[in-house]
Amino acid sequence: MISQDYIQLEDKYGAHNYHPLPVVLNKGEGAFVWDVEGKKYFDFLSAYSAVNQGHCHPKIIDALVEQAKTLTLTSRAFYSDKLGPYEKYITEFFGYDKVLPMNSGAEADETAVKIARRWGYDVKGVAENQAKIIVCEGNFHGRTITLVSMSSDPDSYKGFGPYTPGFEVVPYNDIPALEKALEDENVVGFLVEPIQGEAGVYVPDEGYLKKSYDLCKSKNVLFIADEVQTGIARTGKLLACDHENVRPDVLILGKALSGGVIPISAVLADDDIMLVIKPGEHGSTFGGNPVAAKVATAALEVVVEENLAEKAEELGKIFRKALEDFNHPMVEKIRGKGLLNAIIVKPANGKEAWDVCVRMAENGLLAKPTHQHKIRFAPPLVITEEELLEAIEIIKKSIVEVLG
Ligand code: IF1
Repeated sequence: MISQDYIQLEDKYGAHNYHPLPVVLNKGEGAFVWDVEGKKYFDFLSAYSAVNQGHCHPKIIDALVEQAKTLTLTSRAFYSDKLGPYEKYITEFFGYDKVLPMNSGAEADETAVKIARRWGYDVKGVAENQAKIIVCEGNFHGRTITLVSMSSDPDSYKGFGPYTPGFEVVPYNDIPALEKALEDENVVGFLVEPIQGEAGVYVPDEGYLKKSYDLCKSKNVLFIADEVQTGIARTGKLLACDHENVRPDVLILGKALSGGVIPISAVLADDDIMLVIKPGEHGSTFGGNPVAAKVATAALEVVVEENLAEKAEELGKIFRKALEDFNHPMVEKIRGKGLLNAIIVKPANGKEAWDVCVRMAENGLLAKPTHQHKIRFAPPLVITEEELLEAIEIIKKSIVEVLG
């Protein structure tokens, strides 16, 4: 079978909830993936930042295989000899009292919402069913009904009502708007992405996170950071909140917590917050399974052993400088932090971001347009400087070929 055959299969038998680039992959290693015809590509999407440690990282795969041969799932009805050590490791790693393990990012976001609401009732003293959580315009937290209920993007929410109440949307990067919304005493949490990924790598003004955090503290409101995409070294620090020395009350992680191997997510918080959830009130069949425990531990060890945060910081500067120096009239803006970057392209010759991505794929680099005019660039953090420079040449060349 050739690529076209696999594309047809997906089209015929799979739901049409995606519009992929016409590339069929069957192998990955480090910063590279290969298609079924054997063509090699730079992966500049990294599965939306899940593969920060690189494709099929040997250490993470070893942890997966070894544990998979021994014990894969106990459910949380019993203890396992892998969960406790993992919980100790990850809580010490990020500096929190407790972790609540889940699988997908959306589940972790849902978990954080439940924790915040319960904390609001049990600790803050909000009247039953009155808890309110502030979220930001342009957010992306996942695909569940409750999470799309917070969304301001019609593609996410339209036609999926009725919606979950209890959320107020404020403009992102707008301190006065947040301050006003916080006047309501029923507010229990502020849920925010330190950089908005889906919105096209929208980096807020410096100081926004710190000021928001301080405002939340002054109103006895939980500062909840969705670091599903920005966390685990992607932006040049272990967490994007570290850039402003903000320690979220509730920290949400996913994606690269497994190095892109299996779905692993987590919510971290201190005892006064996490212990509002009692036995039987929340959980998941697969959350915290022995394979996940070993894989996540290995994935975090790789981040430290290979200095991935420092690498992302250094290489990110090189990337943004190279594209700024390129100074192409159709590249309106370059923004990002660490190795989470995006460009905004002006359409030309009847061509737009999608066409640039198609050409980049032909030239050996995979990236995905977001919101029509933006292209996100987020290679695995294990990419070398030499490889990055080679990739930058492909990007520049493709832009010139398509947009003139
Ligand atoms: C898809 C976007 C990225 C996330 C944040 C939670 C989740 C995500 C900050 C949910 C997921 C994904 C999912 C992916 C596309 C993608 C995405 F463009 F839609 F916004 F990365 F930028 N919080 N982001 O970014 O995590 O439940 O998916 O594990 O195909 O929907 P999940």
